Amino acid sequence: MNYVLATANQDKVSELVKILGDDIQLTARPRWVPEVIEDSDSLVGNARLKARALLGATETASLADDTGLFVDALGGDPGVLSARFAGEGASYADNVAALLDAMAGMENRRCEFRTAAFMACPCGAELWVESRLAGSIAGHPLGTGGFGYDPVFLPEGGGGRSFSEMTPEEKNASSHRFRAFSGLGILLRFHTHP
Ligand code: ITT
Repeated sequence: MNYVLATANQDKVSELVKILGDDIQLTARPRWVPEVIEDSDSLVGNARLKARALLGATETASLADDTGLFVDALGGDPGVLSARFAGEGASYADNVAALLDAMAGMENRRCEFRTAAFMACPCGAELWVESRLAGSIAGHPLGTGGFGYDPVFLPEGGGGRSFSEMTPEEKNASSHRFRAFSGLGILLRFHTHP
């Protein structure tokens, strides 16, 4: 089975190769395929937009994902807008700083990462899985690894460490993306696409 991935980020491609296994071949998004405007109000909606656009451009079965950090005390923010919580073009550090500011003095730090993983096939089939990983927001950044909100995300069962304090293997074996794509991998093995 061969799929094209909506991301051109080589680190994400390698991570997904490990999660999905050797019998599912993945190709990174060709550079000539333009990025999609992710303007849906749901993760599944955005993942669907990316997968359908890629399928239209390449006529190959396409995989896409979308992730958000949902914080209880902020009414679910930053949610689908996680990549630009501190504004358009914000860096990871800007977003982390904006999150810590928004949560200053708050006792309830509960949150979850959610990831939608989506497959669109030329035969018309669409398969998707949405997964969650519960955790809490640290009072300040901890550790140097990972990306995005990793320095302030303390996964449940992680012994109080942030994702940035874990090895990539440790994070990837328990992450929201791992859960979503291992679920999607099961569905892909049942789908016999042309
Ligand atoms: P692509 O569509 O090109 O994959 P994106 O920036 O939209 O890139 P995601 O949907 O995966 O990527 O994630 C949205 C934001 O959520 C991202 O910019 C990060 O700030 C954050 N994020 C996603 N996965 C994360 C992770 O594993 N650890 C920490 N933060 C993460």
